[in-house]
Amino acid sequence: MHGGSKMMMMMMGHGPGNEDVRVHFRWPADVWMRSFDLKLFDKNHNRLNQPTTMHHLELLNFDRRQVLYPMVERVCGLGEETGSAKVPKSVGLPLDAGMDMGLYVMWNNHTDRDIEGVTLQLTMEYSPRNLVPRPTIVLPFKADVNIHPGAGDAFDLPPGGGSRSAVFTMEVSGRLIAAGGHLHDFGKELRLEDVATGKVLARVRADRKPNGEVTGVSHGLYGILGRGPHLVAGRQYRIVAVYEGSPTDSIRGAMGLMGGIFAPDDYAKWPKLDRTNPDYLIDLNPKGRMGAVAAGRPVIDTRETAGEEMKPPSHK
Ligand SMILES: [Cu+2]
Repeated sequence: MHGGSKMMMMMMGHGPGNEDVRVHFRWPADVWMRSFDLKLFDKNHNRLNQPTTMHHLELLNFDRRQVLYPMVERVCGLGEETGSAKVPKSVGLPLDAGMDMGLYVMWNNHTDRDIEGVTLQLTMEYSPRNLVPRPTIVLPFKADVNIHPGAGDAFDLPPGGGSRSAVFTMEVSGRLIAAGGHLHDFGKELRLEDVATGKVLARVRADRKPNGEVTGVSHGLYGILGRGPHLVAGRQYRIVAVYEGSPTDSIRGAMGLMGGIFAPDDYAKWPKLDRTNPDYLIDLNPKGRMGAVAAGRPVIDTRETAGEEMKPPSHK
């Protein structure tokens, strides 16, 4: 196993609707997904430096919702600092032939020149569905302290910092077998707590420079084989993001997301997708901050346009 702890960097996006490229396709086979690896190439097939070229990429599964939110599942997400992840054969993320998927890419060219003809190569390893013994089902986990689908999840804090938290109720029981997070500059830590007891179930800390710049967030792999905090259906949990800034300046545009890998006790009890839920529909037809241009964007009919590359949105 290499980089397994990075798998929890899944789903660290900044909310739907801000992407430059959107590709829509059908997943081809029944598999247990076990890894992903992204490489970028220039028009001559030379490797491009990912952090200087791409801000983030997300693979969306329109046929399954997130564990906490009615929004579309983020199968994997890769940011400027995350390129690949892999989990052992004993676990797998179930993907079915025909699943309706989308790939969103947000470019962020840090160089001072245009880069033409960029190719993106996303490689995913998988086990066959009939693998024996059957892997433990794992799915992405994401908890956001300030979730506002389609409108961005950022928030401001007063001079000195403070915390922002949100309470959620689990709909399905299971174990959080790995956790990581996403914080902006001046971020200090993210915690997952049991509301009734106050007990801290998971904690990830920011790697900070003395000036408060966040260079990364620690992550923990609690155990692929049955350890890690057990979250119980019907019970309330709190996600907390803590920020510590300078005593004189407000903190603008903070974020707090815990991402991880969740193994449901019974996958049959996974919350059912509601295709009419407005938060689900945002990924199909993003609006929010781009409301002014939304009307001019292609309306995606998930049954008709599979495999078709959509035009980049015209915003910027
Ligand atoms: Cu962010």
